[in-house]
Amino acid sequence: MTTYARPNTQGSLIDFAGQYENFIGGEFVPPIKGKYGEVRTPVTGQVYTSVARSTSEDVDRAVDVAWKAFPAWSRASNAERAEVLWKIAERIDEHREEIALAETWDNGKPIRETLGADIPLAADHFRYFAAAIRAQEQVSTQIDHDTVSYQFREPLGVVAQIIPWNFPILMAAWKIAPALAAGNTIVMKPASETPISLMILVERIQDLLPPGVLNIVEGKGSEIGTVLSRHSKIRKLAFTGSTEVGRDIALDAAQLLIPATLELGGKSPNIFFSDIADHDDGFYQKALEGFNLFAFNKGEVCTCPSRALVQKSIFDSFVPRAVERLGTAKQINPLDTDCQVGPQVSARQRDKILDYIRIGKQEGATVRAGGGPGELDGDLAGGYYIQPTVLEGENSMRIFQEEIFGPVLALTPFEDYDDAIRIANDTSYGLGAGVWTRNGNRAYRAGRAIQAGRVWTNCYHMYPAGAPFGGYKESGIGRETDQVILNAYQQIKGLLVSY
Ligand code: TAP
Repeated sequence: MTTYARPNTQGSLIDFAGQYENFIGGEFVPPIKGKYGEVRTPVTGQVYTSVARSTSEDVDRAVDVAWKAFPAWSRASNAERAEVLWKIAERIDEHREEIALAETWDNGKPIRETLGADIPLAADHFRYFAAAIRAQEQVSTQIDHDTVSYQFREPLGVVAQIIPWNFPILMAAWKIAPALAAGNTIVMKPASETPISLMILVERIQDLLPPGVLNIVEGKGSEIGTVLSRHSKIRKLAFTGSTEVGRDIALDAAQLLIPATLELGGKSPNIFFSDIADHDDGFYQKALEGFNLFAFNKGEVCTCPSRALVQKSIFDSFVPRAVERLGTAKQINPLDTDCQVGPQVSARQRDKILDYIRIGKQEGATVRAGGGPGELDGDLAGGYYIQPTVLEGENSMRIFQEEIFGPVLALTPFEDYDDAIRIANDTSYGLGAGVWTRNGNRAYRAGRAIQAGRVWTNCYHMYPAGAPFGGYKESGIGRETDQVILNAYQQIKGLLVSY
């Protein structure tokens, strides 16, 4: 076990500045109107720095600078751009611990997750898209003996990217890597709950990027998010966040007649078929772990397996064992490598989750585990902790239908295969799903029948580059984390030449 020293204290890997600016044109610049907002760490609830609170003038400035950088960046060869991405990956690896610590302090996610997943996955995304752009083929077709049709893939221009607070670094990597690989320049707005960790990353990579290629504007969604998403000089919108804001972004894109990729909310089912209990072996133990993965990243995951569907015949044996195991999940200082469940990102988010727990109880759900705020001592008592909670009820309840975005599991039994698929698909969302079974045929059929963009079988929460990720239904439009996303950052120029 290692406990990382808290930032701004002796021996820490990181000493935060008192104030963070915007990153525009390759340098850190103060917001034009000089406004700043406080930033709190969810670990203790205390203010630890402040950040630019930008206005429309800052957005205009970033967009203009990004357009100035576009001609040179878009004309660089794929090999040259790939080299920059590759070096960014190396730099992230080099500063892995520092960036992980910043991410944990900014967001509250346990250091074991930031060190073991978020930061290495972010680096790998840059490597993957460096390789993908090198491998992308340009097409030419012979029309007749003397005529050839050439298809060129061209970047779109300046793209706007708006990201959420639940995976600040990884969401930035998912968006920056393909957009830059394809030759676009970027204006990105991080979430105002988690504005700092990306700035730490940018500090580390700024010398690798030509000025203006990547610009970060800090501020509130309601103040500058809308300015960015309605900006007449933007050529594409990429958004991850709530379905509600996603709808507005789609309308803005329609108004501007530009493409938008949207990665939105979810209410993912995690289905446990009875054959998992045929033997009490390693597979069964893995399924018990799989049940509890709703608490990963304190449930603040768009694909959180927030509905557990357990076959009736094993319900009374499987659920108590899984819940007992959940009781051993450590909710301690997230800077401790043993911590498994960190604090929620904000007091607002914590209160929203506690409200949902109350709603579940009022609707008649039975509390099988947790059900209240986390109990931590000292200055951690000021953090936004919630006990991992299991509520048993029916799929028609609000706790089964609405995205809670916390460590709260809605649990219900099912009769047979058809019943499981019916309940799984009885949602307006379609982002992720889990299927646990020893039967390959059943796994395949369920995987095809569930209306979700990603179905994990006998595993969950794997997000490798090279596997497409995105939503069905109200969970979004488009697929990221795979080379198919390059199409969303490119347009095709056809050149028909008669020789
Ligand atoms: P959103 O409001 O959707 O925020 C996501 C991003 O959009 C943030 O950068 C936000 O900025 C910005 N934004 C907000 N309103 C905007 C607008 N009108 N125009 C343009 N940009 C805007 O999500 P949230 O408030 O952070 O969380 C609300 C709920 O969304 C959560 O409880 C959860 O259910 C869901 N959520 C889903 C995901 C994923 S990955 N699907 C991720 C995060 C949240 P500010 O941070 O400054 O508001």
